[in-house]
Amino acid sequence: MPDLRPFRRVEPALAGRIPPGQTLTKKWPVLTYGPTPREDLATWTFRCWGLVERETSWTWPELLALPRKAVDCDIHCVTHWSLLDNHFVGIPVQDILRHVRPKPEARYVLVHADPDDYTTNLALEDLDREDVLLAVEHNGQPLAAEHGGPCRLLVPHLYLWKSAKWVRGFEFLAVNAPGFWEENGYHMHADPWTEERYSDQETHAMQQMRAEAARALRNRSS
Ligand SMILES: Nc1nc2c(c(=O)[nH]1)N[C@H]1C(S)=C(S)[C@@H](COP(=O)(O)O)O[C@H]1N2
Ligand SMILES: [Mo]
Repeated sequence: MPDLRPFRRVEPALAGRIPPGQTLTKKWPVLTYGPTPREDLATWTFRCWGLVERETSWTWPELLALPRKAVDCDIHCVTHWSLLDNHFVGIPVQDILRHVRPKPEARYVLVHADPDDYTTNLALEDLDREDVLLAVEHNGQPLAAEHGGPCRLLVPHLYLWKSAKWVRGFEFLAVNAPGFWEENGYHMHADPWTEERYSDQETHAMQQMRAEAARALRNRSS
């Protein structure tokens, strides 16, 4: 079917970059549940634990000593804004994964972040991608505190709530346990191109799995 609307909101050249239901923003909005934490970099660590061969904890200087790379990407928020042409620099998450070596049964990761242990869940295959970073710079500047500085996860192919600000660790799990927004009505996967916004859009199987995983997680030893 041809699009019969009299005009388009965006130039055709950009249309393929804007997922359905999104509109462009020029300024990067700040969306945080709770206050912006003040990180103490003297005690800060990034920790990987759970189903990995090599549990590891990096201090801030240790993390900064790791090789970095740049990722140019668009970001999409479930609140309907998209910000194009971002330039992020950070530590490739694939390097972290190579170091900690997830066990074969590790298929999901619960991402932990400040403040108050904000969590979000991802399939390991959504983390294990070249464009996923522990981001420390945006557009040539250190990442601003309100956007997750000093360090946030960046998962550009999913809605931005999966990109935990003030990230502090990855917990490797065999089950897909819902994180904070996923417990509060948001989708387990969050692909902006198919508008996976809300949990009531999940398949029945996924909803059953999330309930079982949430129970399993509450009973885990940590
Ligand atoms: N630690 C933490 N990370 C977070 C959040 C949060 O409240 N705490 N909010 C999420 C949500 S809902 C969104 S939309 C994005 C917003 O990122 P921004 O404020 O940099 O635009 O961060 C995500 N990461
Ligand atoms: Mo959000």
